[in-house]
Amino acid sequence: MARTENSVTFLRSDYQESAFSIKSVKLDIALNPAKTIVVNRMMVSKKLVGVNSTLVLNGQEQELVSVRINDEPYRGYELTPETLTLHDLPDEFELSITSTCAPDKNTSLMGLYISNGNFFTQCEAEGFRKITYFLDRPDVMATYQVTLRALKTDFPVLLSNGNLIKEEELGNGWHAAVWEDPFPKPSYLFALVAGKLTAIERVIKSQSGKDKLLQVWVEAKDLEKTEHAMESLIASIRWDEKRYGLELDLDRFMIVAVGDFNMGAMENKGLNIFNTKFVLANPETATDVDYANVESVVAHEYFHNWTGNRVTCRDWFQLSLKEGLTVFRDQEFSADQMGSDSGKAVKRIEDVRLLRQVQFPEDAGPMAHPIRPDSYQEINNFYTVTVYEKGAEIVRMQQTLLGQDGFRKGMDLYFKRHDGQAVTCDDFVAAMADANHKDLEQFKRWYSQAGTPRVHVKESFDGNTYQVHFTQSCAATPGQDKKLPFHIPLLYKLIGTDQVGQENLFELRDEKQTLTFKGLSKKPTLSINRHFSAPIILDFEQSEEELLTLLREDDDAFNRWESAQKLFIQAILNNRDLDPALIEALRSVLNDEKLDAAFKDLVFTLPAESYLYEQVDVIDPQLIHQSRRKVRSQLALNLQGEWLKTYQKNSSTESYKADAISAGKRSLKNLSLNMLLDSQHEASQKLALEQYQSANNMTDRYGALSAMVQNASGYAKECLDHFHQYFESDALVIDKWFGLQASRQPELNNPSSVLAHVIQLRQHPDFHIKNPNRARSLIHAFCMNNPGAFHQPDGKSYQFWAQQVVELNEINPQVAARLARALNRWKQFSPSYQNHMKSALKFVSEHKNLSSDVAEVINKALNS
Ligand code: B3K
Ligand code: ZN
Repeated sequence: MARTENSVTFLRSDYQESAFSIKSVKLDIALNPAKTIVVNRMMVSKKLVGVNSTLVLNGQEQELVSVRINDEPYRGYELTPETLTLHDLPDEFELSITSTCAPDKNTSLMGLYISNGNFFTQCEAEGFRKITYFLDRPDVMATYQVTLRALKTDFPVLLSNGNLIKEEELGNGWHAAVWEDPFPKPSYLFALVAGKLTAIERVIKSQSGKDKLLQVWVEAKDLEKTEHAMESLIASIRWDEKRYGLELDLDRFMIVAVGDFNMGAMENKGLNIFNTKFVLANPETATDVDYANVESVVAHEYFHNWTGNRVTCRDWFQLSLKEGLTVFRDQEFSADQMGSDSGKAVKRIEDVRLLRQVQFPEDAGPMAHPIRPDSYQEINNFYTVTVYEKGAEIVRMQQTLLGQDGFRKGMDLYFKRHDGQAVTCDDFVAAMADANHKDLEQFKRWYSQAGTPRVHVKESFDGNTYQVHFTQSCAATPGQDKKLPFHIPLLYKLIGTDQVGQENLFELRDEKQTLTFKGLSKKPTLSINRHFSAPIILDFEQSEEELLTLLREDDDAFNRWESAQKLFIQAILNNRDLDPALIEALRSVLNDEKLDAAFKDLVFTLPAESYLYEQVDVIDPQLIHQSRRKVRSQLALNLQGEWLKTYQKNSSTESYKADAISAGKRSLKNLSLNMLLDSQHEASQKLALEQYQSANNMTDRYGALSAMVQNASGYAKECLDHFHQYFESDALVIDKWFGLQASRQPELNNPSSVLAHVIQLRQHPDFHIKNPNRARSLIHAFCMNNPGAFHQPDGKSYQFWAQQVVELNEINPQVAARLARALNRWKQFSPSYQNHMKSALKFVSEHKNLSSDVAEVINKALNS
């Protein structure tokens, strides 16, 4: 631990086992919004008997009432705002602590808080210390018995982890419920929920024939939106049984939806708490994307029951042990739900797009960190795309190196060795290596080195011998100037050669390596890093002709898509018109009957601006924005006839089905509508209005609305008004209404109109800054997902951003710290933008009372 003036840095190398263990916890919680009373009785023991150690418990934002040891009052403690220290302790004792907290004042949404009149908790990473004094660290695992007491009229439902043991009436209108979780768990997995809720239920038999009660708890008005979450849960349970032989271990598994939540969802043992956004879905109010997100988040949290809960992290530096692995598992699950091979490729492409759009910039910026960080100031800042999504890629590479069966052997050994333990990333890799007798020592550098490796590829051919020369490197990242070579699995295939190629695996380990093929009569086209087998930047100049060959012929759908992306990038960055040959190849893609609609849609989705920023030394955001829009308009105009045909072909009057094939058709249809509007096709305005009015599902209604708003259609305003009025009472749909307007592309003759509109919406009666979904739908959407509108040369948006960060900092540091990242890459921008960005960053850094969350992000950006 290192302290500077106003921050504390925690180091991975400082890890020390706790001198005490806590075997069991009995919590008695009398729930009252203004003053909740918590009595916490713990069985504590010293690990080294007879040694005189002090016990330092974590605790924040509580009023301490009393401390007792073995039922005797104990006064020899010291109390600070963050700790409770006890001295001269026996080897084994019962420690009983009574304290109070004020859930109705809690706007950080960590610990115990109120949302729409109901109680909820969020403990990961360090929220349990706001509920009671404890050794709040993941390697202290205890069994929990929880008694919840509350006024029955206001809080008829009382839930906690594990199994319901007892319910009783208490007089004065109060009632109680006792819950017991038989599995020892770290405090971050504790949860309680109390309030007016109702559930749908299903009983299923697990693989070994045991009955399991599944419940999805929501507010009564939302009950008809729970079916999809329940189906997703059952599908996840089946998938984990089949793919990994892992069963649900509790008799009861509950999902609860809450409207105020900092992130997506939380895997508390047996009592997963979800942002409503990732539970509630019906055809009228949720899009296909929402449906897919519900499915994958339900799966993700369920899979944590084994990867995270049964085997947990020794310390928070190991976060990717559970998060990278669980993201990998949910990605594989979602891919399997897609059915076809090209459906799987669609999922892969979507995952890679996210990685490149958000993780690559993070890995190149001031917050860059290895998937297993070495230090942090605020752990909440490390729930990042690097730990999650890059972490998943690093697990995926192990599967690529070991094969799916080898990977399964590794997983089996991991659970055999570590079930019930709190372990490290090294333990995971050791299980993979030992189960397969594979040396993964060099591979472990993926855990310790930050930055995206760059692999330069150069070919040579002499009429007979074909060679591919690889050179790998990795740019410096904060605290890591020099990097050692990575162990990089590259899947490849030679295309268009007389020796019809197989897909092979090449393991690049050295800084420079060469692959040689003899006896070829003509130079093949190389398809490399197939399926995106490694999360690298590939520096490989292939001719336009070769890229077109790959676009037409590659049997790896990922690389087919990738070749079109490369051609788009060249056109955008060089501000060049699209080559007619490319337009013809794309026309064939659009007309190809064999290709999935979802795949076609992705082929025409241009690289995100944030990814394009990574391709240049100095970012001129407006140049990139305009050039990207020009390429899009060329696609719209040159293929106008196809767009109309495609629109008609993919329209359907059937009732809504959420499966991947139907969803793909809808997305391609909506893309076509956008293209028709962009190209100002005469029929397009009416087509959009008709689709908006007659849609029987949200994907089509929102698709039409979005196309109208993005293309400044004359009908946009009236449809937006209608949309707001029609869905007024549905918070998640109103989030979409805000989000769409905040993401609107700027009008070319009035580029600052989006900011003006966002400032206006900020005053709208439905805008509630304390609700994270609503704050994100307007503020984060504008500052982080609308670069063309946000990055204006007058710098006004940056001032707006700074004010919002400062305001959110007081309310909810985690939501503020996310927003604070919007200017992380400021040093890459051209000087006129940089100056404005720097002033805005300084404005935030000089604000007093900055939370450690926001301070860490802003200071790292300013010092980069
Ligand atoms: N484990 C939680 C994330 C908790 C974030 C705390 N700031 C959700 C998930 O990854 O499943
Ligand atoms: Zn997770």
